[in-house]
Amino acid sequence: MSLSGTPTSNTSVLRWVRETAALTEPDEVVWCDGSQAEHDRLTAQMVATGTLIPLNPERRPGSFLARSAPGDVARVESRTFIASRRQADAGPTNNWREPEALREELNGVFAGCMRGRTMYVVPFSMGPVGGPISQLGVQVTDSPYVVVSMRTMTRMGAQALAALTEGTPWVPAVHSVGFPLVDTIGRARADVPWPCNDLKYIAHFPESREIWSYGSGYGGNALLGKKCFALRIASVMARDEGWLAEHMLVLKVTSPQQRVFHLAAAFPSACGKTNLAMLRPTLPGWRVETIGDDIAWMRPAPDGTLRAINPEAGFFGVAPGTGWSTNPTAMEMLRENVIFTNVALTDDGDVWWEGMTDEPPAHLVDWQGRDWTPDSPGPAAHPNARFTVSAAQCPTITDLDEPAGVPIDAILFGGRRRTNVPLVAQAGDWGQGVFMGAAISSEQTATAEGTVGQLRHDPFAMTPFAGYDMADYFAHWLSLREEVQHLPQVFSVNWFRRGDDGRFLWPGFGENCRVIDWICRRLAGQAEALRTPVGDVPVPGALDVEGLDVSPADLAELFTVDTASWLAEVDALEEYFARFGEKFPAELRGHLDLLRYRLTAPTGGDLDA
Ligand code: GTP
Ligand code: SPV
Ligand code: MN
Repeated sequence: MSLSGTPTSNTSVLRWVRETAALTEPDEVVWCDGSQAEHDRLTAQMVATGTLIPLNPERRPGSFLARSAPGDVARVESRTFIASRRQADAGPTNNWREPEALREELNGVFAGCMRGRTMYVVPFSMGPVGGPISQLGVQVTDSPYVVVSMRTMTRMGAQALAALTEGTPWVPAVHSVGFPLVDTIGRARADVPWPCNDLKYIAHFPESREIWSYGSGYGGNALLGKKCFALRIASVMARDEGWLAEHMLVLKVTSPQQRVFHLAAAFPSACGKTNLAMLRPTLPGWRVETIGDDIAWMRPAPDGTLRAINPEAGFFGVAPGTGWSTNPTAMEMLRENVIFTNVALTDDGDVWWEGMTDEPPAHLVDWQGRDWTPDSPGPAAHPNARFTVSAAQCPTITDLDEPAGVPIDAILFGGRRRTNVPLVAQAGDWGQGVFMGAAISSEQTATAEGTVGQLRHDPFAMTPFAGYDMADYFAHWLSLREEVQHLPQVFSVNWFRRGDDGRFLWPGFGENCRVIDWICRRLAGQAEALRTPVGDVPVPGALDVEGLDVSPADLAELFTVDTASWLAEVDALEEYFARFGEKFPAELRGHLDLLRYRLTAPTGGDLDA
């Protein structure tokens, strides 16, 4: 491969591109500049090969539908590896591999894997290019779908490459769909619309800060700036350097009194981050603006605050459940220039998914290209169908290009819980707040393998994304108390509690602003709370439910702390935390004991009573 005419003289980048090309043997190497012309060329090429279906330009201008292979629809946690030198550094929640052994295995798998294809070199920045919290990366990939998606999801192209001056740190990320078009003895085979491989590796080398991804073209498996870099590798950088890389949305709230608050919230995958980030308040006078919907990088700032940026530049959001009644902001954002993956196609060349409208169309083509009617057995869109769209198109986007980030006033932890967890509760202090994060459980969604609906522990919504031992991660969170003078207040929330009859007790979506209103009034010292064993909840009347159709019985149930079922939860947590052994912080163990004590003590455990 000739490197003459390459748009960079960075020797480490050039050497790595040369070595990767020598290993993977592409026909051609193309350096991406992130331009509109490049985007147009690649989308036209993908339309020609059948990877993209252009949507009706009158209904959905500039937009495309991609259908993945039916076995490549979500993250693959069972094939996600953390190859730290010591197994203990990966911890009990990660799949650990010995780095040298994994490297050898990957060398075998990647050898010749791009034969007959083009290798694209994709320079990108997570966060505004050159910003103090931002980081640079270079992904090589043999998937044009990944190239155009990276252009939407990150600051991709010439500007990022220009910032990669000699000696500037950057994260190398190698990606291949694992479907070479020419075999070892030179025989060619035809391409398919969604090439991938049954064998998959999503591999991370935290010490050398490298990513190797093989066999999948989908989402977090393939857009390596997202989960692999901005969470798994960045969480290790954050541990080492005293900051946080989190699975969190970031939003700006303005109260009717024009007071501004910034909130960050960690919910597991498909548990409402995009919805909350784009919330359209039903209470008059409140305004919510969007900073991020999936990832937050937060650093202790010189002014004593914890400052957050959204390192992404686009949204890769869950389509099903997004509709004019649940998320009108997202619906407006999706009017044009969107790549939809695994949604259904309407007869007039538009898209549809479950939850977009109350009534499904009479006929659709489903996510696998089959005819579909409302009588068909499965859903028309895959439950993890997604849209890829530039954040600039979000009508409520703000401060995305603010390199120093926004000061975080409150952190929310939540999950999908049909029982136990109250609508909202505030932690008494940072330690109890960290305990709330560590204690998150949530019902499994379609975003990774596993049984949908099954309750699983997911501390900080980070179990699939922490690049190191979560016991060390908990300790790191506790240690922030020493670094941040104005610590955010911590709350737990749950929009998903259900009655005995299975219906949601809380209307959710835009009405969640009522919870935000109480939280902001707490931050301002203007709302009263009642101590419970699981945190401080609104005193009766403090949550604004005016005009809301929720019965007093349902409202009471939303805050019920049932002793027996909470004691069972404490036992389950104790067993789960035991997996972390000696490294599990004693302070969190103390919070678990305190919770058990408060649940059983005659005074309700209120030590002040
Ligand atoms: P990832 O992108 O996978 O990390 O997830 P996310 O947390 O951004 O998920 P998203 O906001 O897209 O969640 C989508 C699902 O949550 C859809 O099924 C929504 O209908 C549902 N959802 C979001 N907010 C609410 C709510 O307030 N109440 C109820 N009942 N469902 C909600
Ligand atoms: C998630 O699963 O949390 C996502 C989607 O945000 S993906 O980027 O595919 O991981
Ligand atoms: Mn996510």
